[in-house]
Amino acid sequence: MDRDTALRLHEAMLLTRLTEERLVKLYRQGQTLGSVYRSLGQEGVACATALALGPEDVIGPMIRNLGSMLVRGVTPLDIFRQYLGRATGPTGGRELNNHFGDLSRGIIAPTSMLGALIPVMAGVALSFRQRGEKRVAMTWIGDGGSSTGAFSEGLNFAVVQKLPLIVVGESNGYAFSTAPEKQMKGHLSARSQGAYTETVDGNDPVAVFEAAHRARIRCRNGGGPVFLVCETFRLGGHAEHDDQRYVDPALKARWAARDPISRMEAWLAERGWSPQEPLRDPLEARVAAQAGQALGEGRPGEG
Ligand SMILES: Cc1ncc(C[n+]2csc(CCOP(=O)(O)OP(=O)(O)O)c2C)c(N)n1
Ligand SMILES: [Mg+2]
Repeated sequence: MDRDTALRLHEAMLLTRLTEERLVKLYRQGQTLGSVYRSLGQEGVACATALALGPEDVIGPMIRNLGSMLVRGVTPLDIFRQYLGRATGPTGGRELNNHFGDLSRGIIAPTSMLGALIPVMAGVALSFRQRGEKRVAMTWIGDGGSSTGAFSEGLNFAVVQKLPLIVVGESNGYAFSTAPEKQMKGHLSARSQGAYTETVDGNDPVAVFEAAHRARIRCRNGGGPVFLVCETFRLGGHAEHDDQRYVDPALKARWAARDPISRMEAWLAERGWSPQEPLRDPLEARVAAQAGQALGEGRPGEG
């Protein structure tokens, strides 16, 4: 990974964290209309996988992939407008989280129905092949979502058809409050349907990027789909209304010590590649200003 890409990855993860932190504040102030779903501790998976794609590729994100959407050019302002139900938001106040697409940025809208995006994204990949276009489709699935029929059917179809599809498996410890061993036998990587599979440390953003980069090359060269399984941990609740009382605090502390942003910062520092200017404060100010702008705008039907 070159320095420029590494710095972009670091900034994307930080922007994701700061945007989600601001969303949590807005939630606690009673400003958001629904709950807040975040990717705390998993920002590296969302950002590094999306960053490994080209602008012509298409993503189908899920709820932990705000970072992937930011990488594709969605702004914190879009996100605040959406969570605050603003008329100016991407869905005009009709949806209350990251459930919106933007075809101009190569984003198919996330959906609540776990697994449902896998056959949709397999279809996107099929359309690329039918048109003779060298493009790749990417989507994400959790350990819980991998138990749906749609996941197996969609991935199986992509394998049989050798489609340019990357499915990122987020093995993050829980599905709501259910640990994997209570809902599946074996490891997520065993659910590949025969797709080429790689398992990486999901809290090592550089390793995730490099694996996603390899997966993209494989897809572009006609190697068929890749199941890229990232070992990570959901450090927050399923959403902000979930206090995670079912999680062993020692386990949580172990994963917190492997924070992807701190690890990226250490990796940059080792190479003498740390950002020249302080990044956090200006990014935080930008995020706060965009939240303030969305707060000042009305909901549908107001004013
Ligand atoms: C088909 C389907 N079944 C159940 C749900 C309810 N549901 C929403 S999120 C969730 C847990 C998802 O867990 P996982 O796939 O591991 O993703 P994570 O939240 O850990 O990122 C469940 C059961 C749903 N949205 N869709
Ligand atoms: Mg999970």
